[in-house]
Amino acid sequence: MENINRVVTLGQFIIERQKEFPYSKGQLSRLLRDIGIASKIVNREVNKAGLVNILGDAGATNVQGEDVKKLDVFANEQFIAALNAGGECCAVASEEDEDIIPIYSEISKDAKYVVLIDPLDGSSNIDVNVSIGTIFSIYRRTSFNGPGTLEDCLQPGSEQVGAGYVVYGSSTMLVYTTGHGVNGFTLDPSIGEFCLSHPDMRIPENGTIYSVNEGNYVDFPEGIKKYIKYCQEPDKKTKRPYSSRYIGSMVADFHRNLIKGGVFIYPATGKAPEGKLRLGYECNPLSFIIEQAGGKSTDGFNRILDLKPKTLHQRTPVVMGSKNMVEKVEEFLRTYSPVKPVEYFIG
Ligand code: AHM
Ligand code: MG
Repeated sequence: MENINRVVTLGQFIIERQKEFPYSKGQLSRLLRDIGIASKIVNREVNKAGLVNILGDAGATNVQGEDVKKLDVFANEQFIAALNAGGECCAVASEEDEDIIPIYSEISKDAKYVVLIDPLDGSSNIDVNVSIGTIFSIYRRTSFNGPGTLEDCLQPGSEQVGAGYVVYGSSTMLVYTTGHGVNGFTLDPSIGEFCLSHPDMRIPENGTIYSVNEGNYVDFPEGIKKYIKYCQEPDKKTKRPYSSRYIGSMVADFHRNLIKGGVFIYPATGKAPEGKLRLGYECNPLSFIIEQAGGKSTDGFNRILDLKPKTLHQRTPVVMGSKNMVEKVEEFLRTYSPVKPVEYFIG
């Protein structure tokens, strides 16, 4: 008899899904496993964040005589250490580090992958007990041997072979894709395992939530201003007015919109003409996931995954979420702010 209560852990799920890659030798699976383990260590520290006054501030020495690190520094070190020790990764690019971190050792000499990571996103929310996250993106290297190179890390998002995020929230979840749909796992703290809780996640085509930092309103392109007003106008057919929800942690805003339907916007502003969010660490991985879940992600004009990165820490405006909502934003931008950021568009 089938056991309907069978718990599927992240580790089991990754191994079962390996069949989807007929020539795979399990390296990508091991890489995902390494990221999953590091995220559990980070989760443990995130859960202690409120104890900072007891354990000691960053930069101080705590009662155990250990140096207390800022959480984002700690998270960065943990992920890099896990990828270093795992042997499947030949370079890491992190939002925390200016340059890539090439990896080359006896165990990683055949490593095929590079990882781009934002180890702890939404850092302004750490001190106030609001959800924060980790975002990661995996590419096959394009160089042939030796340590990974900058070029390996500057591929367009369409070349990703895997991407995911961890949201450290009221519960901790890891959500990832390898291009065959999106699956979500909730950490069961009693057994210390991520367990499959959200199989085959799909974002509704329409939603009633818009997420944007309206504090920057006066600095927004006319098309975005007009779209925000559109969201606020009553209209029965489209269920307007929509709700405004903005946490200020991209992962948390994204996760809610993925489940409920909605649109997340971080536009170009007068002060930040390229937008604020990073193409490689934030926008590409979340765009891969949203597309795999049936949604859409653009910079307002071009598909994010088609942008060709020029620099490691490049920023881009972003509009992502429910397909029909994103298309509505694009329509407003085309009509009222037809300035196309095309210079880094492929082809
Ligand atoms: P960070 O990488 O410094 O944490 O910044 C990224 C965060 C995102 O999580 C969030 O969507 C955005 O910055 C919020 O920015 P703002 O405060 O300008 O609305
Ligand atoms: Mg970030």
